[in-house]
Amino acid sequence: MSSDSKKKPSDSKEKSSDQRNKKGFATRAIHAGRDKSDPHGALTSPIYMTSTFQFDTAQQGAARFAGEEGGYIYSRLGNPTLNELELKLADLEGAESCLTVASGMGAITSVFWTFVAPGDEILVDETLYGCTFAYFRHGLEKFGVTVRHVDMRNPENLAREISDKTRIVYFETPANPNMRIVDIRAISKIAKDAGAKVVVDSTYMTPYLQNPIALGADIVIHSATKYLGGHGDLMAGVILSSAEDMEQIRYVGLKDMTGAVLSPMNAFLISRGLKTLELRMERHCDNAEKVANLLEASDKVTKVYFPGLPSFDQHELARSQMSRFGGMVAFELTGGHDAGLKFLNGLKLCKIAVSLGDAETLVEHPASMTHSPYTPEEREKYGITEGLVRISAGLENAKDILADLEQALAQV
Ligand code: 4LM
Repeated sequence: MSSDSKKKPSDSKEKSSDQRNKKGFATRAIHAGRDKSDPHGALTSPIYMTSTFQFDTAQQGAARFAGEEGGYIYSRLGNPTLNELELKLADLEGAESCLTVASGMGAITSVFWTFVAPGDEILVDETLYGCTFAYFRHGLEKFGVTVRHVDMRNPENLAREISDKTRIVYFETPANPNMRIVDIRAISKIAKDAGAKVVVDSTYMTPYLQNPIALGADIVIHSATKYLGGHGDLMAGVILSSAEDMEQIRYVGLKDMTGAVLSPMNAFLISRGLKTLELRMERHCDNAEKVANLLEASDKVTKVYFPGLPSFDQHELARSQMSRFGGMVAFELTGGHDAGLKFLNGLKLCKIAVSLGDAETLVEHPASMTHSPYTPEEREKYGITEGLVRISAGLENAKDILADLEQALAQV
């Protein structure tokens, strides 16, 4: 699909004139949030590698702690390098406020420790990144929170299960690893009517391809370890929400509960990565489309999960909330589990690795790797099959990725 034919969220009739007058995504990814206070006129912002900040007087320190005066105190509460990145990301996602943290898991746990208490219930989708699933099962449940799984592909399932005990409705879309799509608008409406917060993990999409807050969600999470950083050299997480929610997430969830503070060095690297996010995502999307087409044409492959394929059962829903279909593809081989491992071992250019969103094409086997925290029975129930292989299409030339996949398929 050419970029001209893309249906971008910014073209939507629902957008206000304020949003229409906004600068383009790449321009904002480069310029938004820039701190102009540097006395030397450096083009690139300096990195504030400092844990604490000096006060001019004891009274000034007390005033900052009391919230009577602005200014930095200690880097667990805020840091100029992180602040610049947070302003940029809030602008890109269309959120009032942003908090950057040490990992995607740090983002998820900081949100839940802020808003749930023993006796509460949360409703979460069936298919989630393996460690998110493990946190709900082994973490939150241990502290008296009831976690119930709902197949959110059908909003009626949520309508049936939600109650006044439900604090949070949580899902990924597309879901890792089998690309299930959740209707953000429909789920958000049901959850809000019941007084629950909607938290969406939008890691697979980035703010370039999908903006859940504009569709009704309350909080958006990204693992910035993936596309936002984009170069496989850091761990980070992002939370986006209203200013009111963020006040609590920053000063309770992060400050007092998880302490999952992002390093200024990593914040700098993400700001650098974001300057090319649009370019990179276009290439990831192009390459993933070609990979999906190649796999669909192979007689060794029984099923391809890629929302951009017209054969994908939720293709129309995907089109309605994503501007392109992302860089992730999953598929099943005729030979199941053993064929999956054989395929991975046959790769020469593509790397056998978990994670996603890097320049290198990464291939993994969810059942034995990212989704091993699920029991085999849970995986079967939730559609994470033994033969599923996941590809994060990288930024290499498409012909080289395709040639590598073809030769590995020939060995299966
Ligand atoms: C992986 N994923 O799938 P940190 N949310 C989603 C994710 O895919 C991940 C996280 C959160 C993989 C890691 C090994 C949708 C991670 C967690 O890894 O804590 O930054 O993000 O391969």
